[in-house]
Amino acid sequence: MATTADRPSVSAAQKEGFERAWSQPTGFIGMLQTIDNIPIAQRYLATSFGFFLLGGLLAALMRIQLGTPDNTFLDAETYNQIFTMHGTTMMFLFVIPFIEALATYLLPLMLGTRDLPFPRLTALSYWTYLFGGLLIYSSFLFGLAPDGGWFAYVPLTNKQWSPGLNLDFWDIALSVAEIAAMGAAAEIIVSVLRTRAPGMSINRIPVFGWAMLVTAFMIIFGFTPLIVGTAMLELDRKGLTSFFVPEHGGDPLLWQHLFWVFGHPEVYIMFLPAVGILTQIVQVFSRRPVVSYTLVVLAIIATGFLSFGLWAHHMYATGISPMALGYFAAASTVIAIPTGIQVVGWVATIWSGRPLWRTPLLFGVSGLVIFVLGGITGVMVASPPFDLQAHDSYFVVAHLHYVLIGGTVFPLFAGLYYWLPKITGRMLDEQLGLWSAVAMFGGFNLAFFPMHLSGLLGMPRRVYTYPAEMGLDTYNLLSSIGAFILAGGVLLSLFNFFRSLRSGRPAGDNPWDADTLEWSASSPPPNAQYPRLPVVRDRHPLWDKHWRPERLRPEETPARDREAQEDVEQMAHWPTRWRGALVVSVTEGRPLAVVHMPRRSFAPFIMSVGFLVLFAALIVDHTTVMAVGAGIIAVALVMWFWPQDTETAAMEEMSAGPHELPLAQAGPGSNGFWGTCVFLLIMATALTTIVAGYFYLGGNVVTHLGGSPAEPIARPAVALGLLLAGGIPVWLAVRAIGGRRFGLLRLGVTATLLLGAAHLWLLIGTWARSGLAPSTDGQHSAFVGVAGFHGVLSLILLVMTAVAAIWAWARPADGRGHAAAWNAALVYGFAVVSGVIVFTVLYLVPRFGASGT
Ligand code: HEM
Ligand SMILES: [Cu+2]
Repeated sequence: MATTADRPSVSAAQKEGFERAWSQPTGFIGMLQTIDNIPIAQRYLATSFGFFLLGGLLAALMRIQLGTPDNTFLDAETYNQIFTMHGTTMMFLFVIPFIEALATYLLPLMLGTRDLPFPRLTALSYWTYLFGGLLIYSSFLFGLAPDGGWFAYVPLTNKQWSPGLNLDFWDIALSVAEIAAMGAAAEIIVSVLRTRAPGMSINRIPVFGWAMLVTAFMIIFGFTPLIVGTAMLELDRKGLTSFFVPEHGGDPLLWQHLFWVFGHPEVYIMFLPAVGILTQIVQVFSRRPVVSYTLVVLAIIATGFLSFGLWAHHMYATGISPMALGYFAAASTVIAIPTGIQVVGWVATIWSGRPLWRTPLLFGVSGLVIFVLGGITGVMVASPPFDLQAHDSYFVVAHLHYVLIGGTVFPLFAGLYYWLPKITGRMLDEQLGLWSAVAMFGGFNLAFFPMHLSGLLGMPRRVYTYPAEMGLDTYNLLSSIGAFILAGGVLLSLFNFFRSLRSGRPAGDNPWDADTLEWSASSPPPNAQYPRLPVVRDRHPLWDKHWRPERLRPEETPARDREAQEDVEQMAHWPTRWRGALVVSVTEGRPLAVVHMPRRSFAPFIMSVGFLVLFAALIVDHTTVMAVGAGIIAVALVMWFWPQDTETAAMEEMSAGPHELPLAQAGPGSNGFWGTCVFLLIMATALTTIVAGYFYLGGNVVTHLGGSPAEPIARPAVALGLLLAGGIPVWLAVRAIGGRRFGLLRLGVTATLLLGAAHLWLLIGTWARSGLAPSTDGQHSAFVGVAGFHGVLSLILLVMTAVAAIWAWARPADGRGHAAAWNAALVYGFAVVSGVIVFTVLYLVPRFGASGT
């Protein structure tokens, strides 16, 4: 039995090897190779804060323009670009990336592991986000910044009414940034579910971890429809389809549905992380656990679910049916309940604790006050009769800023004041922080409260000026003054930050006497984060010394923890030739396996350069450059999946000696398997979105085509048969891995590859000859959407199966090949589901369904 008392001591050589394995590449070239979560998160935080300042700068320009009536500081077109880019920047380039940056930094530390599960994806997300942001901002250089508002409603934004490239920048560059967000979401999900400290069972995960988990799922369910929608919009703009063109049987309202299925949850995607941050802070500064962990966590989950059922409250003015109106109004009111539970929980915690009014709590509570006011106006606009009056007025601008700034910006500042000492190793100045909070709170209310009134007096949003005789002058002047005071507050905090870097008091490990694991590491934390992994025995591990000192005595350790302790001891300063981390069971947090983590790689950087080139070329329709971009991406993919030396070392070491825990490379124990599952979740969401769009546009294309009923169905039916048949060999192949029957593995994977290819070949042939005319027919566009999805999915699947086949023939015993086979099998399973759905939707429903018009 290994306990703290008789720890096997680790030799100096081993320590050195371990540090070397976790050291970061240095220099400029090294910077492009780094994939460690801490340096990447620091860049992520700085970049997204930079975008916050840019968005704020645009807001300042707007407030200068609107401060006085009939002002000519900005002309109408410039104003359009500026408000669009302000909203777009704040929503897409600041809040979401900033939250993900914080999670990228904190989750491994807080959960007690050494890095995020997919370090190269961390780097890919960052570079892709950076390039996406730069791409969209480059539009200002050409005077072509997006100008259709942050929700880009068609028909205003289709080619006819927005002929310039402005909206193409918006569509395409934003998609790049969204891809980054999805990557980060996948990291967060697998990290919270699988890579925690031993003993951190599911009911001991810090609330911030829960909040990020739910947020990450929401990003996947919310961003996917948006990416699908923007892709449709861009195809329309290129004249290839007519999803949203009414003259061709498309429907502009479909865009609004797709946008708000994303847009409303987006508000909670921004708010839930704040719930996590606030809960941590309220606990620490009230010196007690939050009143009802369970209720707060359940409320987070409930909010996540509910938020997807309310999107149409942004569409009351579009003439949706009274039934729908009633439903969405009720649902929009109901979501106030879980939010209310959280707020009451915090207030009760502060009330019954011994609150220390330090800057993090101060920012948190100021945000809460603002957020609650925004919630009240939210309940007001959830009521259709009121909304119809306030719609598209400054009342709504006031409401949305109360919610977003109170619910997100203040809590993020609270989080910065709380965690920056961990990140930089230096304390921020409390006095400056206090003044910043006061200026931000006062300035905010002065800026936005009068907007309620100017809105009710009839000031519409998105106007670049207003005439003097409307009686709006005073309110607008106050708003502008307030905005500058708010900006002053933000700059004060920025100054505080830079000052702390130079002359801040050293923070020490745990300056706030906080409860969660990240405060047990040094400030700033070492590269490997935990050379000796922690074992967790309750929800507030660092408070054991106050409450349960007996727990720190080794002889008190329960048997299950003792086992975990042994696993952890084995991994102390180990491995040394490669990077290793632990994966645990989802519910109990029991150690299951060791995983190999990549060390450094150019592939993520190169791949995002490829994205940048490809997408920039898409904006201007330059085919050669597109091909170059695609080529770069292909090179990066090969680099990414090329066998790594360190993984070979891991395989050698783990197969040589006796080890308690296996090396998980393939199958349900490995991170790759879980990552593939998240990918399939994204694909399933996309498929659902596209099929919903198909039916929204009327469905039933086959009769539309006027073909003979039998002709188009026969070939797709055979194709589906081939697809189904291909599922059997791949299933057998994966089962053969365990028994090391590699002949079967080879044959299975190869058979599946051939069957899958034949299936796709048949389908493409059918579609090519079907006479579809998507560019002039909205319903044909819908057909192409569904069919195209299945085609792309099948293509990805074929590539994956081909890789698995290459491994199976070249190195059948290699774990990396087994991972390839497992992942291909998973995707195959989903392709079968997709194939059945697509066949039913496109070919069976029109024949046998009720809708026979
Ligand atoms: C820092 C102080 C801020 C000021 C002074 C400010 C000011 C404004 C103003 C005046 C508008 C209305 C423009 C119009 O309708 O003509 C606006 C719109 C908007 N703001 Fe802010 N804002 C600030 C911060 C934020 C933040 C932090 C967020 C998000 C987290 C945000 C998100 C938005 C959005 C989404 C719109 C709608 C844009 C559109 O209509 O397309 N703002 N802001
Ligand atoms: Cu909403």
